[in-house]
Amino acid sequence: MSLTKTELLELYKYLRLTRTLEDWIYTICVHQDPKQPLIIGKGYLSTGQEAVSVGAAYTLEKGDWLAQSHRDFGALLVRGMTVDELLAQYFSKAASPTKGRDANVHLGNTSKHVLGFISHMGAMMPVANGIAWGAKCRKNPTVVLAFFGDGASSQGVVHEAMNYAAVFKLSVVFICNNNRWAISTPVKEQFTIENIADRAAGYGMPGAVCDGNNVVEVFETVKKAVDRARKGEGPSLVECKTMRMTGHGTHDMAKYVPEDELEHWKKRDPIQNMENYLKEKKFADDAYFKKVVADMKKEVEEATEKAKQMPGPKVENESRDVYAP
Ligand SMILES: Cc1ncc(C[n+]2csc(CCOP(=O)(O)OP(=O)(O)O)c2C)c(N)n1
Ligand SMILES: [Mg+2]
Repeated sequence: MSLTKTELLELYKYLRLTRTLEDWIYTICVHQDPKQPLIIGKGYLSTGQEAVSVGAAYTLEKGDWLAQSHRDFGALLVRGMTVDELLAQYFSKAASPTKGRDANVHLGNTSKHVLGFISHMGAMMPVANGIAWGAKCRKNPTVVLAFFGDGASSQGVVHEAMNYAAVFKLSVVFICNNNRWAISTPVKEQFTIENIADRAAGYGMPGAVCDGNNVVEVFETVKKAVDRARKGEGPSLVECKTMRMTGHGTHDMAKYVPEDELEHWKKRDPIQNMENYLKEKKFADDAYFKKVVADMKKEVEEATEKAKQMPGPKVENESRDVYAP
């Protein structure tokens, strides 16, 4: 086990911060006055699957890059994006990463090596390849994490990107968050194989499956792939088995998801798992967890007040930054 006590506690804090922030975004979206919305558009949450993006992103080093998907706020926080920035983005403020021009999870921050998110699911993956190609040409040991979902796994571009990365030995680790649903389409209508990771053999790269609700297991599985990529040995595919515990977005009550499936996964909550693990190791107790929750709530409340006071985008700037930041 390569993680120290300090690192394990830090992972726990990232899980908690992601959950606290997203629970708050959910509350605003569902309860706000639709005539005077604080959040324009919907919320897209990673509730119940935070360990995938937190555990995977925790493997990265400073110069590495992240090609996130729409449920990866945990990864953005690990990469150093702040609650202030993420709430300013959700509130469409001029000081947000997209300067108030785009909504919710459609953001990036190149100074923190987070690519601007392309909403078309697997479309991030060739961009991740491009970053890795650039790094290879400059002989940089940069690694790129490219996230995609079980639904995105059916897109042609996903297969093309993985094949291309394997052929040219690019330093990309493809992370599939298999949360069993793509909007209302269950995985059984998406593919007939047991594991998406089994497809890795067809591209000629290693494939691994891990418990996406166990942040330590996600970290360790992805770390092996990242180390391999950094040595110049090429890409890997890691599939993290998890469950989408909310609707697709805050507008979706997900009535199509069977209750027993949710019940099954509720017992495997990644934060609960981590608390149990930290208690077993005697690294933390309930009082510690309570304090972390209180600290996170305070951080989110303070960021909310700050973001509320920020000005929105100015109409005269609307045509700026259309092609370049
Ligand atoms: C090309 C394209 N088709 C459809 C959509 C609409 N859409 C956004 S997310 C999504 C489902 C994605 O499912 P999955 O890949 O499993 O990710 P999850 O939402 O479960 O994290 C769809 C169909 C889109 N953004 N782009
Ligand atoms: Mg999915």
